[in-house]
Amino acid sequence: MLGHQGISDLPKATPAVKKKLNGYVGFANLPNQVHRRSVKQGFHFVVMVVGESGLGKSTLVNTLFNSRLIPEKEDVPPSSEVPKTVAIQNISADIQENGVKLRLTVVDTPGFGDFINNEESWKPILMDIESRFDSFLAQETRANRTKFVDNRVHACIYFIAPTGHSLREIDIEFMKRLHTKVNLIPVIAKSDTLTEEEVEAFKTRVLADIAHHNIQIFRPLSDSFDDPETVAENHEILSKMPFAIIGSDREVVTHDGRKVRGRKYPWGIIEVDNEEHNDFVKLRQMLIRTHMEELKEFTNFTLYENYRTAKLLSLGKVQDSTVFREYNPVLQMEEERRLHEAKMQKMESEMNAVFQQKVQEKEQKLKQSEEELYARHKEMKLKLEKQRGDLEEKKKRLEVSLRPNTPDRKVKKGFGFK
Ligand SMILES: Nc1nc2c(ncn2[C@@H]2O[C@H](COP(=O)(O)OP(=O)(O)OP(=O)(O)O)[C@@H](O)[C@H]2O)c(=O)[nH]1
Ligand SMILES: [Mg+2]
Repeated sequence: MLGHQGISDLPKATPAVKKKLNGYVGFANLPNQVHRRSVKQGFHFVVMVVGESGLGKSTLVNTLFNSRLIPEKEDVPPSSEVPKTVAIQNISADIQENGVKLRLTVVDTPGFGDFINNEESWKPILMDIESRFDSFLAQETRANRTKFVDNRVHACIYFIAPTGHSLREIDIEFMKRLHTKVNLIPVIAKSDTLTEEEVEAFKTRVLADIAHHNIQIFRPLSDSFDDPETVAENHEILSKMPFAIIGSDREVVTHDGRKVRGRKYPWGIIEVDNEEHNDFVKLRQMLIRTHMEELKEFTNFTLYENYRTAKLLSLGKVQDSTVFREYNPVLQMEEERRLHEAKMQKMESEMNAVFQQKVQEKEQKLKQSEEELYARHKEMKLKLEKQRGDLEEKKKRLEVSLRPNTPDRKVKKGFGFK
């Protein structure tokens, strides 16, 4: 069975929980939304419910978990009746579906509106959301990050009273205080108290008020990469916002004999899980089946990042935003490919440069040895010419010394014959 538990002292998945939620919640679809690491570790998703007292927040928590976590006020004996929520409470369950683990935590908060001065009723909620950011930031700055606990609120369901009129001051104030810190999902509570036409008109009115006051609510985004199915799903969700919900964890029997979760009235039954009757199924699907990862990513990369930057700036530290870029496997692969190509190009140009240098060196050497050869050739030529000159000189001298002396011979001749 599920129970009221702090997040830290939760037991591991219990068989009863598995049995109850198996094949029902539909989050086994999650691996399509996320990276492998999250699948291995399991998901942790935190949803908070806030709003005026008595609008059915605790009942919705029961309805989401499909359990009698918090006994409803009506049919429990007075002694065991759970009074209105008086403190912020974390209710968690480990659930498993097709081998995928999910820890779902719902933060139930005390309703406001009971005090004469409700001006600052948003304060404890905001403090809770920010303290979760703070503890995450503290873990991030710690040296040992192996045991990371992420309890940040990923979605905040804001309950609007089914007045049929416009939003009240307190709703506007509340949402304005929260919209930069959390994904706001406004819902029309106890929508069974309004007729179908009233619900439609009230939805339009609420959206107009939200736009008029520049309140940011969570809206599913479609982009050009989305398949037509996702685009249609997002469109369907958007067309239903703000969800008109009903909560009940009781089974009632319909006139055709079906056992359903619903609310019984003298004139008939309103079924929780019937999309024709209310938008609870759409809300649950969006939270747990289709948009969990989007809600988590927006919380991490936008809401938390903004909080963190402001906090660090207030402490006088400027952060390097490039360190906290969003992780996208496709972009990562692209980046790796780009880096590899750049590396190859660098290697090629380096090899080219080395080749050029070697060629130049060789050319230089050849030129140098050519010059040396030429110089040696010149030197030898000069030497030879000098030798030739010397030899010719010698030859001349020899010739001169060997030439016959004509006048002497005449004298000798004359002397000899006289
Ligand atoms: N008609 C109607 N009644 C509801 C619905 N959900 C809850 N209730 C009833 O509203 C009453 C208050 O419900 P809770 O779930 O305790 O409301 P809460 O918002 O948690 O109230 P606080 O803890 O005081 O903030 C109970 O009697 C519920 O049975 C709903 O969808 N329609
Ligand atoms: Mg409550």
